[in-house]
Amino acid sequence: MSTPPTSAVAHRICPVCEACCGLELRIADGRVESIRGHEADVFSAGYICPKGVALRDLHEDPDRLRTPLIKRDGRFVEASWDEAFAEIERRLVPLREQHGADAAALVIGNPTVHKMGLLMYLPRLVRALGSRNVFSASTLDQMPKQLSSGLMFGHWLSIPVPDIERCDHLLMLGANPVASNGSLWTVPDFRGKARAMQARGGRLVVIDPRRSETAAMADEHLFIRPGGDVFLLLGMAHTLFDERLLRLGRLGVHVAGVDELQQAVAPFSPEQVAARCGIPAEAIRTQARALAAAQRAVVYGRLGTCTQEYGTLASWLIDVLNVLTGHFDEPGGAMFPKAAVFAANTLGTPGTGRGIVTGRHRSRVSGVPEVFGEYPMGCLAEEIETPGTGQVRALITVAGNPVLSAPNGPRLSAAFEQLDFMVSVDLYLNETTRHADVILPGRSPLEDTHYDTAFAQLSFRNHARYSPAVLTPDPAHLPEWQTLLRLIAILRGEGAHANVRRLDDELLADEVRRTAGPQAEAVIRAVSRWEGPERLLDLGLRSGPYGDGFGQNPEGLTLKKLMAAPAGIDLGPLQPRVPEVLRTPSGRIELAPPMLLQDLQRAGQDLARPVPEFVIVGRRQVRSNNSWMHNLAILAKGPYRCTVLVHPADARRLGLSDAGVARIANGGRAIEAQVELSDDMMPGVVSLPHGWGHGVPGTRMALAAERPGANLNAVLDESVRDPLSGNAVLSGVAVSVSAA
Ligand SMILES: Nc1nc2c(c(=O)[nH]1)N[C@H]1C(S)=C(S)[C@@H](COP(=O)(O)OP(=O)(O)OC[C@H]3O[C@@H](n4cnc5c(=O)[nH]c(N)nc54)[C@H](O)[C@@H]3O)O[C@H]1N2
Ligand SMILES: Nc1nc2c(c(=O)[nH]1)N[C@H]1C(S)=C(S)[C@@H](COP(=O)(O)OP(=O)(O)OC[C@H]3O[C@@H](n4cnc5c(=O)[nH]c(N)nc54)[C@H](O)[C@@H]3O)O[C@H]1N2
Ligand code: SF4
Ligand SMILES: [Mo]
Repeated sequence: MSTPPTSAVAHRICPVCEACCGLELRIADGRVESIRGHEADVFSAGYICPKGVALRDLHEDPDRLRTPLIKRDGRFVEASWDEAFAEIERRLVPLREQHGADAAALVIGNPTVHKMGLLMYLPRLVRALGSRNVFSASTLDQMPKQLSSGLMFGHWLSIPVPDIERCDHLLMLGANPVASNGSLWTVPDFRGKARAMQARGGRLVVIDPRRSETAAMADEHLFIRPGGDVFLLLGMAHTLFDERLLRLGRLGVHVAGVDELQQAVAPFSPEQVAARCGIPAEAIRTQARALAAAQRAVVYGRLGTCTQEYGTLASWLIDVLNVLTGHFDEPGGAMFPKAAVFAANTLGTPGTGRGIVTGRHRSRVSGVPEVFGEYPMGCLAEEIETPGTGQVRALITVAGNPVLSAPNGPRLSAAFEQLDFMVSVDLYLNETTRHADVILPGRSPLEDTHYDTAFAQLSFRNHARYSPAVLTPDPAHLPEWQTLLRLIAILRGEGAHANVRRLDDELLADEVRRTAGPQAEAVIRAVSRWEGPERLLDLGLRSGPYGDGFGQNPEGLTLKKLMAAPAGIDLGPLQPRVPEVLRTPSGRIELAPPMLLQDLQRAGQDLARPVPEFVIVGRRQVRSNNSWMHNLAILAKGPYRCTVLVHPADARRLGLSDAGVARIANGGRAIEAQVELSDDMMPGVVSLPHGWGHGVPGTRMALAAERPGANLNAVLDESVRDPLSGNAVLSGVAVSVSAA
């Protein structure tokens, strides 16, 4: 790979959030002078938010780790890479030999999805670890959607997204893309695209317990009782059957389970569900009719619909509504992207497959089923604390900060202190990594190459973009793919000094021989000019749906071609993909998976549950990103952000005043947070952002410690989950609120 010039204009896809904006960076004397949106980018067309600009602050942050740290006598000391890996080998290998593979757990955090070197090598790390104790941010986030998609369409990664550029009715639940910039939906400049939809006569309807930034620009906003989405959606599905508004159209021959579905939703009339979701019966009917009547419409739900007790049911019903109203796999509706590389739903036999299963094994302590190879993050603490065979004694974290991001973080923090050994691959010495024995720092994103292997599968338009490194890394600082390879070598018993380039060759050759059959040797030769992630990328691109097929289709994509297109390559608007995309055993869209119908009984029994006086929900803010960007000056400046929003009427009743302090308690746990009065809140609901609670002793994030904020997750309960997906319930949790 060529070395980046020290003065130049460079282009780079932003790795912070799912919008994947193209950035334009001006470099002078090896330093970043400015960062702005890349106007010519085929996908993001110049859109950017302040976090993209903050990549310079991240690069220059003196607290960002640049060398490995080893804890000696309770204090971190700088170490060479060789010393760090030697320490890992010395301590991790005997532990696994004595206690077995399950004694070492893995925690995978959110930034992993945004780093090609991490995402591509993580499956290999998981394999080398051979432990059932794998945990990730997925069970704090989107596992319900992955499960419902897997059950309906046959693959965990077949998730449809709104075709917003051709849509004229967007019904959105539990998402705030104006602040979050979209999730499970890569859509830079959501606001601009929604405005364009409105300008052509389209309607945006938002269902949210807060008049969010997105709700504020909507044509209609309805408050919903947190956790009530499943009931609203059931009431809407009921209405569609009741009023004969079904329009399956072309999909009629590709769906299974319509009758079972009709029976299952029959008990959930709008009158039955209205009180539970806090939306009047007639308003539920109106939403169903509007959706059915719209030419090109789509229902989209996100975080708020996943991080609740009925996350999987709500995620399923969203696509059920799209299918029933003819807004599925049609332009302007919910459509499946077709990514250029690593799209699992482009592999195998088109139109049929094995589908998915869960519960291939169960967690040791609570006996919860594995879902997509993971246990719920909420089970990690008990696996560390509970003695016995299979107890977790060692932990590897990769780009995760569960002490702040997982419910009951303080319990996790205490559990980490009990571990015999812990390694973190991370950029900071923070609330989680301070418990580690060895920290292996990733590089600044500006020193890494990039391709969005995950988000191209979720994009509003098909595209392929590659970013070379913007700045020259310190040659001694390992790229993360090599860090993971060295961990893999240690876990495979090849030692801390194994030749990881040779190991990389071996792993690649194994994989290609398994999948490419008689062509394997020719394929390996064809990509041999590259190494590491680039080699995997070239392999994936060339064998992917737009690829050159190693010469069979000379016009097709290769990494070389992509590198010659710094603004990216547009692969066109989303296209209908049913039935080709399906991987269910029946070859159909399963509208009534038995696991989900069974769970409906739980929802039915819950209809009459009394309303708690106060529930808490989360909130995302443009200048914050989960738990890890609070140390960057450009984002940290401005008003204090970790406030709890309280409706003025609630505040009066509780004796709370603006800028006063509220005590928020749940069971025996409590936090204090600064009050911000807001009539954007639904009465009875308060909102606090997550990812705060810095300033803990032993961390090294000086700026973040100045305004530490309150840790929302310190009052949430790790044992409350959506039982199907194992996803944490982070929304709509009953709390008591009082003046502190
Ligand atoms: N109450 C509540 N809790 C929530 C949520 C909520 O809405 N409410 N949201 C949940 C969601 S959706 C998610 S995804 C999770 C996120 O939770 P986590 O997966 O824990 O992610 P972050 O909090 O972003 O922490 C990221 C960690 O990765 C490190 N890091 C950043 N960049 C890199 C890199 O390039 N390389 C490496 N090696 N490390 C890096 C950071 O220093 C930090 O330690 O939080 C969840 N927690
Ligand atoms: N600026 C910024 N951007 C981010 C992140 C960040 O931390 N900061 N995090 C990134 C990550 S990891 C993710 S997963 C995405 C998430 O992105 P989104 O899915 O857009 O999630 P949020 O912005 O948290 O918005 C969730 C909305 O759901 C509402 N809500 C809460 N409970 C319920 C409920 O029960 N029902 C309904 N209908 N609504 C409810 C909340 O009030 C909130 O407005 O954002 C990503 N982008
Ligand atoms: S919206 Fe997301 S991808 Fe775009 S610049 Fe901001 S953080 Fe980066
Ligand atoms: Mo997330």
